[in-house]
Amino acid sequence: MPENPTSTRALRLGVAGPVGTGKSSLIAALCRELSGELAMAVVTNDIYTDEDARFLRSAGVLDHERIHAVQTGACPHTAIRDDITANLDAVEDLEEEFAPLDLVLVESGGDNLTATFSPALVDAQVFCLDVAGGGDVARKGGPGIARADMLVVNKSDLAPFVGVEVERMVADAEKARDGRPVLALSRSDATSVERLCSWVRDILADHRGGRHTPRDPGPMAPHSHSESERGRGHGHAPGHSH
Ligand SMILES: Nc1nc2c(ncn2[C@@H]2O[C@H](COP(=O)(O)OP(=O)(O)OP(=O)(O)O)[C@@H](O)[C@H]2O)c(=O)[nH]1
Ligand SMILES: [Mg+2]
Repeated sequence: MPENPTSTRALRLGVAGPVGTGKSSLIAALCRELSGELAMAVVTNDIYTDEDARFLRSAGVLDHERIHAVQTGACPHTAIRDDITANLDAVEDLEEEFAPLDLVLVESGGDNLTATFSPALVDAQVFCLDVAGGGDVARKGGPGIARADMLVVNKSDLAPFVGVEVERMVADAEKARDGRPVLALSRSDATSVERLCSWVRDILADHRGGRHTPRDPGPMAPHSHSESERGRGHGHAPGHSH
């Protein structure tokens, strides 16, 4: 089998999903569990701040210098999909500075259901929903839900408090995903965190072995923005429809 040309560098793993679904917490959990066995670094994307990077640094799960913040200044999908330059620079800087790295995690800014990473930026991507967003979200579809390499249904510990049946939400998601994996996760459920770690180890092994091909979950549906949004500096090129 031909060797995948990207297999000698770190696996670049993106984490996207709506605002507040637990992306930073998921990344903190991965760093806590895997940084003993893998050489890791993290790139965070925030629109206006470096809040996520500061959260991860304060979690004490990785050396501070291994966490870079990209301040996108525009809606998240612009920086993870349309013009990936700032993110790619941050990833490559970390890979050079801390060579050889095994795994670079890239957190997207929180967005809606439509933002996915360009396969030119990450090799694989996790899309993160949470039970508090409602049990029906998994049925609503979109490129991340349908085709990300892994769909996480996060904060499963909260399900009883928000009237969501996790098994049902996972089954709905599986139906929408054509057999691609779905994982119910809670940072307070060690078994679920270990399942996520195993999945990352498997993808990393496939990446190294040239068996993993980065796939594009697909673009968001075309849409336009109102004049007032454009006036506020919503950063897209003219004629751009995402
Ligand atoms: N109960 C529970 N709360 C969680 C879990 N994971 C994260 N949270 C909480 O959910 C909130 C949002 O978590 P973050 O990790 O900051 O979410 P995020 O997706 O990175 O947020 P943005 O980057 O702002 O989009 C915080 O209050 C976390 O403490 C979980 O497994 N269970
Ligand atoms: Mg975050």
